[in-house]
Amino acid sequence: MIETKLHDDVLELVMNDPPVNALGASVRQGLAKALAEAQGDPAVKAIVIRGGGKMFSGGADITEFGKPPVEPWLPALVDAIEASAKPVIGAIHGMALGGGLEVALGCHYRIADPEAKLGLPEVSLGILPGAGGTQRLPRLIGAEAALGMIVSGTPIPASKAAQAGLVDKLSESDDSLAAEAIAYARTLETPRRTGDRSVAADPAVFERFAADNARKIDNLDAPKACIEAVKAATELPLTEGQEKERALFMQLISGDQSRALRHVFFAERAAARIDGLPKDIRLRPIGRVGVIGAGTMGGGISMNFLSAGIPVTIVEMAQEALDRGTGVMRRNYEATATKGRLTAEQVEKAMDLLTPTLDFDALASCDLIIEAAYENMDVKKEIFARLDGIAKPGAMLASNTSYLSIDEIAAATARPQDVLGLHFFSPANVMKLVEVVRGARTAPDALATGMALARKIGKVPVVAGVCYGFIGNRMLIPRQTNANALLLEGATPEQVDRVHTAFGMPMGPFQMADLAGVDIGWHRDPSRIESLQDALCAQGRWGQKKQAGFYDYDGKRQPSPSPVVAKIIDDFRVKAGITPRDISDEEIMVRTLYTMVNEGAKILEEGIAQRASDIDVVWNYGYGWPRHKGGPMFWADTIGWDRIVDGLMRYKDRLGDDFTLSPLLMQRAAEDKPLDR
Ligand code: 3H9
Repeated sequence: MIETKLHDDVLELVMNDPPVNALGASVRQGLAKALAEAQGDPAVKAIVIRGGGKMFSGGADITEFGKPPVEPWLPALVDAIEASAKPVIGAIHGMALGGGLEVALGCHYRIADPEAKLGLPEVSLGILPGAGGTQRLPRLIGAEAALGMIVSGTPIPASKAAQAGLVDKLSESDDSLAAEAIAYARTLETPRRTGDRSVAADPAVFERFAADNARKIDNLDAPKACIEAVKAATELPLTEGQEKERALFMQLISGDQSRALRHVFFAERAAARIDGLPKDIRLRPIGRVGVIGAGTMGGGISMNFLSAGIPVTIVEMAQEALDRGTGVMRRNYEATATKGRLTAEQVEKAMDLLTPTLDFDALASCDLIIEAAYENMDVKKEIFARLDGIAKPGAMLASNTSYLSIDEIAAATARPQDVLGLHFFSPANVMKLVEVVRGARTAPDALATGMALARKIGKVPVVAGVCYGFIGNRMLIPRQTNANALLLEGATPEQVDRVHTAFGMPMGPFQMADLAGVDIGWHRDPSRIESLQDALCAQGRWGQKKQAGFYDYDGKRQPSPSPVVAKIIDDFRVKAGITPRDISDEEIMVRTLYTMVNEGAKILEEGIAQRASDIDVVWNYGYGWPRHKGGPMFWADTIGWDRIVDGLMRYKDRLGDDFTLSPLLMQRAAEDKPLDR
């Protein structure tokens, strides 16, 4: 794990534990041993620590969390590095994250490759840097700068780290880093310990920082603890500050938020794995992508590929629609450039890769063709039958359908093995989730290519089987059915939505309906009023785009309760002979959240999702489920399956005639066992 090389009087210690040089027990033991030996070796004048492979280190080994601790602990190792009587130099390339950066902070001097990134991302795992990072970083770069890095968790480039005083020297390149570090070590006579420094700050700095970030850190334990720990660095000597840091770390790591956030980290990586497929399966080469439809979805989908440098042919039926679609794409890019996140050249480079056309036959040159047309089975079948006669052999044919059967669509072609679903979420150039839908006859290499390509364009892909709505939208169905029923029984849109936002969702079911468009799926006959949705649509209340839906909008995105909607609901109650009753928040939770968990369990038992954690990934990246609650299935696990079953049984009579309890859910409740184990 630790390779040692003596270069005359400089000892080089190389951490070698692919893929990220996580600081697991054997790396820690190896470093501690080599360091101790070097202290007593008169031949060694200075020590260089660096990482082998693609990075310095990705930090503490997260898989060890929750297991019995193995010595030496990381904080003690970092202290030992700092205590070295001989100068220690950290030589950083790739990434130095979390415990990795803390090891570098224990070093007396730091040299970095200009391409390297340094950060303390612990906060995104619901913890704080627990190996002295909250105490040493402020001592090096000042309390305010340290707060920014630790509370955001965002890594900074080496150039910025050098300006801040976190890095002492930049190397010429990655290749020359090791040699330059050794040469640099020879120029250094004495250790220079960060722990010996002190850092001062006005206490008001911390209050101001907390107030400025209140919206982001509200409800979250870790960022608040990070602020407290950095404040301690300005008030206490190193060892006392470290004690404070340790106490906060122990509190956080045993809490539900950290457990949930660590679950999300591993869930996202597990989702990339396709069960039953060899890892080395040959992927299909994708040099050009075709997109059918230049509407909101088609345009957004195209932008993902253009941004990744993959040429796109986009096809529409009328010039006007094509021009409108490409105009929107350009404006979206330009808006990003205005925010400083793209340069004007990057915008042009992306748009240059786009070939807009009315000629369907132009799709013949594409290796993957994504249909993003109107959500109607007949339309889709016609398109796929036509594609069958145009696409080159082996080209992948994908539909962006949100609900429809990929198997039925595939049957319209003579090559069902090449057909799959690529379900992007709106806005498709922003939302990270892609459900990669595996049809009954989708070829393994087509599926694997879809997954790999989605990752290449920066998405988080999850495999889903064929069913109405796949994973995410299928779970929305019981939620929305119950939310609508609750309105008729006595709840208001505000009450239902408040329960969801208080839970941590970015918006509730009715705010979401207004954003997506209340008119989605509406039959478009204003005289036919059979549901609340029909009544709203008949009055032109189509959602935010009309400034009126379940809420009034008044030119702003901020929803306000609508007396018109209250009246529509009242009229419906009278018509249906329903006397409104008081509805508790608990009933709303059970009927709109527990029912989703029940649907998730069915999705799992039917094999539509490969694993429970995939369902959590879908909800995190597609619908904004609060990460610190892990995802619907993890959350159910946390509060207890028996509680979910009890709740559903209590309200069973109100859940509609179609409601059935998932057998898997009942079994888990009886066994008191997590879903994935
Ligand atoms: C910490 O340091 C606490 C200390 O302050 C205090 C302690 C007392 N541990 O992401 P990838 C695995 S907390 C264990 O696909 P990339 C990962 O699961 C830590 N395993 O690669 C995956 O496994 P698999 C603070 C880890 O190149 C494989 O490595 N550090 C760790 O796209 C490849 O990962 C962080 O929060 C780890 N620390 O991205 C950084 N890291 O192949 C967390 C990765 O079985 N890590 N694995 O699925 C990352 O952000 C990214 O992995 C990184 C590489 C950017 C490093």
